[in-house]
Amino acid sequence: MNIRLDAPRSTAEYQALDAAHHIHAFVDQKALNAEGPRVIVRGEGLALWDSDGKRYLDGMSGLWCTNLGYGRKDLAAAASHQLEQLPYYNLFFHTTHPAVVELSELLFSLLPDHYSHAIYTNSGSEANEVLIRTVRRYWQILGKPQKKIMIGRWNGYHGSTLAATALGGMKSMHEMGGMIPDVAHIDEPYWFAHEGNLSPEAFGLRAARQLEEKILELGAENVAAFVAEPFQGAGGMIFPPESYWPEIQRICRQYDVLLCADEVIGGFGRTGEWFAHEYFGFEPDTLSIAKGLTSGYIPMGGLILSKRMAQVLVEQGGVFAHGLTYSGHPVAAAVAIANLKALRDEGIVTQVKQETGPYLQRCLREAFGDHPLIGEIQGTGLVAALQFAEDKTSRKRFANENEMAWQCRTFGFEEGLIIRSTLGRMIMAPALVASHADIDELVDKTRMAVDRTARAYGRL
Ligand code: PXG
Repeated sequence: MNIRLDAPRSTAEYQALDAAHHIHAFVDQKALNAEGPRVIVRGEGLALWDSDGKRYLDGMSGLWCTNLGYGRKDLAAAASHQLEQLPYYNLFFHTTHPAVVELSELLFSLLPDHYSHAIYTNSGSEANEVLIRTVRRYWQILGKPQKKIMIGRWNGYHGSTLAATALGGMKSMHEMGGMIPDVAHIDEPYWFAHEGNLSPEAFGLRAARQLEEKILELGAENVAAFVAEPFQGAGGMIFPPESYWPEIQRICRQYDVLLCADEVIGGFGRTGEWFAHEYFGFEPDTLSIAKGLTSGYIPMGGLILSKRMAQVLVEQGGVFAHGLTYSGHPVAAAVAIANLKALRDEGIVTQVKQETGPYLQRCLREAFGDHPLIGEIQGTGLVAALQFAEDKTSRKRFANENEMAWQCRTFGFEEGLIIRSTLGRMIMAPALVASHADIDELVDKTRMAVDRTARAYGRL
């Protein structure tokens, strides 16, 4: 029996068929059809190969998700075994199965003691859809149904489904229409982009206090929750000043507003802690998870609830009118278990915290600390951003920073490196299994791409 795809085709053939039938994500499809997409055919560790045999170092873990890198046989074996044992069963109609039970046991052994229950989904967007429904249900049960406004942040990203788009703060996405009611936004804590003279700490407090102002404007009795990524991923890998999260937590507690962390990118070891909120030192009421939960080998996400919220939903809530056909899918759960065991038992998260994370951060600061194009280097663990700036001291940004960053990304691809650009920032998040040699290659190739950009724009 042939269990493989058809025999390999030429790049041109793949591109022609793709153009004929497929609408891609976040792209002008007509322009992409003219250019032809890269066809990625294989991965091993941090390396990817395209259909022309060119090798790339993947500096982005796919889309922030392949925390264990490519080619893990244990994850493939876990999926294969579960497919043979029980490929599907649902969790409706008073039923459960061993894979989802064991996943929950393992997950809550890794999470702080503050959390007790999960609602499983297939993606991060769905996790945030469920978040909105769950938070509103929570306040209904407590006799406060008017508490339903969700506050998110401009330039935050929470997914591409309807309510997740509304909750996020990507204006181009909002402009496509279909916004939902009872959602509000405050500014992002992006110190480098602020035009005044505040220190990072003072700016962080000011950014957090916008939440207080917004709650007072809307009426605390109407506000259900504040939702944010501990550090913004898709928005440019923006780390808030240290003063930010403690102040946000104070405000949420003072006004009885739930604090919801979107850990879809930050979770599962990226910062060197299991979850990014642990790195920033705050205690959210909910965590949205996906991506690194399965290292992206198979789709799975979820919403984690604090004991306090779960207690209300379980003990006082009656029927919770929500469910997805594939919630807690047994194959996804089996892969998640294998993934989490590897992250834990191979000491990968600890290694990011103690060794490879500090090494990447040190190398980036050595390579770019005095670079004429770079104004700021942010990051911790195995996530980092380089901010382009015309003048580092005054934080003056290039008028065409977006175009420069895109050019830098293109040079990166030419050098065999996958790195991402967002506005004027180059961002990277390599697999957590990155070795010193992988990190050296990542930094060297990034340096080549940034130098080529500096030369192209007459800055070197
Ligand atoms: N929350 C966060 C914080 C995310 O980063 C989602 C939710 C949605 O997850 P799903 O699984 O529904 O895609 C994400 C997704 C980028 C990029 O350009 C980032 C994401 C998705 C697509 C592109 O950095 N993150």
